[in-house]
Amino acid sequence: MNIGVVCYPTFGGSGVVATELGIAMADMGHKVHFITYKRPIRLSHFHENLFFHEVSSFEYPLFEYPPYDTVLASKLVDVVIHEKLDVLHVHYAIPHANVAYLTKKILESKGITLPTITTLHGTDITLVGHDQSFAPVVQFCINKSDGVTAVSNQLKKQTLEYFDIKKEIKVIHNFIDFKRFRKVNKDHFRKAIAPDGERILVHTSNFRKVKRVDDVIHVFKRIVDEVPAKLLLIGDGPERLHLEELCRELDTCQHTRFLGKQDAIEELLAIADLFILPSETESFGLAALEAMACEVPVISTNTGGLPEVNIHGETGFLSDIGDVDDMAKNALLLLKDPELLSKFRKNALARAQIFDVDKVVPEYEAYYEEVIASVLAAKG
Ligand code: GMT
Repeated sequence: MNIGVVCYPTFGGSGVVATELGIAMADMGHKVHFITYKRPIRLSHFHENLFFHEVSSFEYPLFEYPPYDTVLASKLVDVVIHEKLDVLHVHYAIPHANVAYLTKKILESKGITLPTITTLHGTDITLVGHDQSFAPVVQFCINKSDGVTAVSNQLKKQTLEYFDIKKEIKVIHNFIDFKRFRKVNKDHFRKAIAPDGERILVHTSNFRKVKRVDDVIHVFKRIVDEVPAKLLLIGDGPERLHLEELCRELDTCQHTRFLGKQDAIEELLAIADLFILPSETESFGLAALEAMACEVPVISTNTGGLPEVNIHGETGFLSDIGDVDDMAKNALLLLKDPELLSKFRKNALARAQIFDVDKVVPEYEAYYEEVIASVLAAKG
């Protein structure tokens, strides 16, 4: 197949999933074309089946907000025609589902059929998508996509609650590549970060309010008051300054390291004892899955799709949003009992294996084929 992929190329989870999926499809022999404004972060190596088409912005004094949707659609029309794409897969509905629909209609006027698939990732439905500023367009364009997938059962349920959706939504969970995410020996890192054998807790995110990174620090404060521990905060974003202040206020700075954005997250997960993810909303929680693949149990909230990934009392623990006392209690239970921690580590790995890239990606491949066949059959 010749596959077109549209995504946000930055550090967000949807861009990561889109890129990893594209790479896996290319490994399976398909030709995959990424069409976006920047080379996706994880698309760093040459691959004979991978192509990147940059969408450049068009500056003009009249445009206070450069019309990205329009330049993206124009680029897509060009790529679909010249690269003879069989299917266009867009990740994150806003604005990609509407751009896909516009592209499809332009091509239809030229006698070209373009099957389109939209993958819903989370905030395109929850925090942002169902806000009135976007909702009518999101609903219309989901209904106009030839195929729609969601990354968890809970996200599918929320989509059906918030919108009037006529289309069948297929759930295809996020996935993990064990060639990259696995526990490796990084004892020299561990010694550098925790020289006196302290426990290591890790959180990774884009430090937006929805991630509730404050809660990570509050949980850590309760932990470090009872057991020697270090906290690694990986990532960056709008909350960073405020979080640094909170560390000073709670007097946890000497045990906390802000590591900024990191590419080799797996090397840091390799030395972690626990992963903390106290999000307000999380459609799946790819970061939790990455930790589990590296044998790190997860202390998380019970929001969104997290219970589909992290199993309470088995691979980690789930708490209500904001219940930092409960999260700290659960973390301490594991940190104070090496045998239990080791059992949870094994369980976390076993659970992560359900989401192995080699099991999940063929589901996307089969779905592409199904959608293409049904669009072509409808055309007659
Ligand atoms: O909102 C974000 O944190 C980024 C967002 C994205 O689309 O880039 O992440 C969402 O998609 C990920 C991949 O499918 C999921 O693993 C995340 O849970 C989800 N984030 C939220 O729902 C908050």
